[in-house]
Amino acid sequence: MSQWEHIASLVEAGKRLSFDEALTLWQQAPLWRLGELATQRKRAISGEKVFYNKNFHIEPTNLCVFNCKFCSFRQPKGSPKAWDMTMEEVEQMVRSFRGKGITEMHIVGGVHPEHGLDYYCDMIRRVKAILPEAAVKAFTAIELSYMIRKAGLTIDEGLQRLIEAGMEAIPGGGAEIFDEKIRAEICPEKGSTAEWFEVHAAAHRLGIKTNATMLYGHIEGVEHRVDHLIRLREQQDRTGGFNAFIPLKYRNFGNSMSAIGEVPIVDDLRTLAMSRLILDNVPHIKAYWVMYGKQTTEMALAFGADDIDGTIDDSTKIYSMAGADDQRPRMSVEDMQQMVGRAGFVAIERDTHYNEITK
Ligand code: V47
Repeated sequence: MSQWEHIASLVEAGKRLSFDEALTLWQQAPLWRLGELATQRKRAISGEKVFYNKNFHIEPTNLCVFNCKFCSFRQPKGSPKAWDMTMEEVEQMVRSFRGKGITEMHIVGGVHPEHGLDYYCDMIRRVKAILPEAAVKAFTAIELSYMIRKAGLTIDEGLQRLIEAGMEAIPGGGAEIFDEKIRAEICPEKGSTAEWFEVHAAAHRLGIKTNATMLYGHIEGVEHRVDHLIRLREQQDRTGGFNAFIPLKYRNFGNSMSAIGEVPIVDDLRTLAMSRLILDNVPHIKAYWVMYGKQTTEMALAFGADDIDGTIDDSTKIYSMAGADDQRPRMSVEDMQQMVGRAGFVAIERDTHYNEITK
């Protein structure tokens, strides 16, 4: 029996992967076997279900105090591609989603040089007043850390204020890659790995569930991906508040790392499967269809993903600006049901907290 076959049999017996075992499996196992193992694990956790939600994003600005090398979204003030919505424009956008059965508003943007914690608490109150039935999942840990420190509060105090305003969950962005050396290369100005974990740990202590991401396919190696996933698994053992993990493939259009190119789809599928296998304590693995495109997302369902995100309705620009196929991303419930059905699973509508929505 080869080394990878031995490790695969340990996985089937339910053993937790060590760093070295995960690296060997990732590098040596054939794609079909990773798909098989990840699907077995996915079935044990979520059966035949694949989740989606009815959501939209609010990206109030793409002005940002940080200048991450992989980012195509951030634009300098005065650029024709920069925007900075007024509060009235944010409210108007939310009003346009009334009556559509939306259960989640996902708010993230650039780290605005002027706005602070009070401004964002006010934004949450206003959007909730318009769509009280929709949960607010808001701000990356990097945005949160910046606005809370600027207000002179501890992370716990700042999060409390946002929770009082109506924040119910925190998205996974800003994690990038936890390895400090690689992080310093691709986003030297950005909040640190320690800061990202500090915010998520505090949120979990306060009873707020969060997501986690990993930006892969740039200058990192597979060992950095394994390290990233194991750091998340350790945090989850301590605090248990991660709902979903979302691997984010580096898209190379229009940013200063464009020359790197993009990794092949097979790498996306291996990354999804290994995420499912390493993160044995995180309930959901999300294949974010806006970032992969619809065809890769459909295949992702054979590699351990049990969530495809939501309807979106042309409300996010992060990936269209970075070169995603869909320049105006939207998916109907019927499209999502058909996609999940073609992959052999059953589509289930969920809310932000993964409660199933039954009509
Ligand atoms: O942190 C930015 C990534 C993230 C690029 O929690 C890029 O449900 C690839 O976190 N190529 C923000 N990725 C998006 C995000 C997210 C998306 C969907 C769902 C959830 C969730 C979270 O986007 C950033 C960064 O890692 N990103 N630029 C790029 N060129």
